[in-house]
Amino acid sequence: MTGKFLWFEGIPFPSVDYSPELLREVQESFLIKDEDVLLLTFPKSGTNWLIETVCLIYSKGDPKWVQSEPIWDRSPWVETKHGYELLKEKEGTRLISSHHPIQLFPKSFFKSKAKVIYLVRNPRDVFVSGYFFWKSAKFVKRPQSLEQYFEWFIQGNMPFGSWFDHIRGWMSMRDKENFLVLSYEEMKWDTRSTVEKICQFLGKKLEPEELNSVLKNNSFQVMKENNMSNFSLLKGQYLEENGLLLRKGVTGDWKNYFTVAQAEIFDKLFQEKMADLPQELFAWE
Ligand code: PPS
Repeated sequence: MTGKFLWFEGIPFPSVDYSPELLREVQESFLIKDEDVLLLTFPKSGTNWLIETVCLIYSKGDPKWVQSEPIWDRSPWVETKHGYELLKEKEGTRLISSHHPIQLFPKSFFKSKAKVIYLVRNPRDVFVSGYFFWKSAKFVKRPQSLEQYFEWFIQGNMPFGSWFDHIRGWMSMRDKENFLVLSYEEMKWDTRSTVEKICQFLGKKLEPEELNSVLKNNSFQVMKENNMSNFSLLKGQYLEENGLLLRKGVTGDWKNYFTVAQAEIFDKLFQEKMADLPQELFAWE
């Protein structure tokens, strides 16, 4: 297992389970169907929380599915070899996950009616979450210090490239009726309303007790104990023993790590890059 990136079209990708040939094939040939549900994020934005939530909505709050099948098989990553092979075989409604920037996404999507949920998170918390996760990962170039990772983040030299470009790219779709933008922060601060919003978008009706069960089983504590969702199955081959997907699960943790100088540099960059987007998209501390 090598600690390096695979570079494709100027973007660093994990070096395991990815290949240039596959990334090209996914973009050119993978067929997105109208009935597919796409769960899209920049890494460390709460992707697995969203996947768990949508799986629980589809199982009407019954935790059997999320407790018996690994999360990457329930909603496979289209850009990985494993996920791509699984998805080609799946029939009916497929849940599909992706961290891809818009320019590398399967072209067929842009002619489909597939529904997309795009989850955005305060990039400062994405930064902190990513630092601790990638440090323990065996399939990417690992950051050696917070300072180094700050430089990578600013330059976009990290898995899946620039956070700013990712958000800007996908936000161009935000007014389409098949595109729902959610934030990690709203999901954290009012999980019930966010789950209801997802249900409405997906056309799913839950009874009150089913909704309560979704909320119980997608909680941080329950997910952290669920070996099918907490990445413990990846320890050894892909993650160091101290590698954690569910680390803290809070908003605003960046305040414990940013220096005053880093916070100022970040604010300035954010203003420069995101000023022309509606600021209500970014409702965080
Ligand atoms: S990955 O590896 O890119 O797919 O990671 P991703 O799932 O996008 O993001 C991991 C962060 O999401 C947090 N998380 C949760 N927060 C609250 N509630 C629940 N149920 C939950 N599940 C995952 C997880 O803790 C990571 O954030 P940090 O800040 O590191 O704790």
